[in-house]
Amino acid sequence: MQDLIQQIENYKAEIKAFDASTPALAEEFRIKYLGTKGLVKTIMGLMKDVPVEQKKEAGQILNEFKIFVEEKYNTAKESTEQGDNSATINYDWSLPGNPTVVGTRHPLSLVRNQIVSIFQKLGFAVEEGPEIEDDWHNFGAMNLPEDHPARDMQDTFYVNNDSNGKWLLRTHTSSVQARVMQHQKPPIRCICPGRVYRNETISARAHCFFHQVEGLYIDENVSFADLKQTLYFFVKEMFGENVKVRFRPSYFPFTEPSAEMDISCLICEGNGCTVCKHTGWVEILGSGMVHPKVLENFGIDSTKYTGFAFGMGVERITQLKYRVNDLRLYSQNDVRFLKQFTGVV
Ligand code: 2NM
Repeated sequence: MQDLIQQIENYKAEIKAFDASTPALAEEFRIKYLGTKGLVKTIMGLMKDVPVEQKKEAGQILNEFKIFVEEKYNTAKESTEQGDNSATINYDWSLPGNPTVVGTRHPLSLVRNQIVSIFQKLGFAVEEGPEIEDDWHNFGAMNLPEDHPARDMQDTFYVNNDSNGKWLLRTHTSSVQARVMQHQKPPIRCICPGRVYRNETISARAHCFFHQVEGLYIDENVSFADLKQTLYFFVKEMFGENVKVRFRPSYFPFTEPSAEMDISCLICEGNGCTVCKHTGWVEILGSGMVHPKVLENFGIDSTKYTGFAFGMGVERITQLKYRVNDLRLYSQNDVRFLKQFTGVV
């Protein structure tokens, strides 16, 4: 019995001195002392040779020893798992940290945010909607007849048809305005930013997806003069006081009358360049008075209410504002392009 007690004291000293300060050493400790062929198991095996009258005392001693070993192992395991090896590694805490590369806002996000906040000043609310749409919200409700070329397979990405009809990737964010007119009553004043899709071959001037901001204002007595003043205000806020504006008559199925708006070319200041095709003017948006049929499609009384709507491409505005000359740059994620917008708000 005295022998056993002495032996265990020796082991305790050995165990205390064992360096278990790394995950590998802690594992080595576990195998050596607590494993299936480890010391604790071996010593427990000695119990069968202890005379019956000493079994109780010996059992207590051995059990205490086992707890002692397990505690050392648990402590070692915990501290190595937490990476707390500061006791053995002499770390220089005064070293500078690794630099963190901070990202930048995408130019299209910057410009979209600018456009949206200008219209928010005029009381327009931001509305969003799904990118996968049904034919009715994208085309039917917008007064685009079944045989309209915009519905053509060449322009529109159709997805599976089902019992609810044709499904497609929205070709404009008018589909969001359709949902607003469906669920809200006039007065309506909203702005709809979002990504739209068209089946185009990708080039410097065309892409299969791009971004739009469309606006809609419906109330009693909304006139074309309101449309013009709203868009004048937008242009001055966006491009500065000196920019010149002109309207040209145009055609859209969902507005009557319709107009496109040009601004004086910011690149050459009217002297003629490739961006304005030597005309001094660049087109920036389409607009018009909402077609009575579109209002009636949503049960809005077109004898009581009128409205104006407009739509612009975010890529186009960004091109003019930041002189980006190739649409593909927007989606190539080249940091040399993107980091040029650092600090722009
Ligand atoms: C444009 C041009 C002109 C437009 C019309 C509507 C709605 F929902 F009221 F019918 N939303 N957007 C519109 C009008 C869009 O984009 C070039």
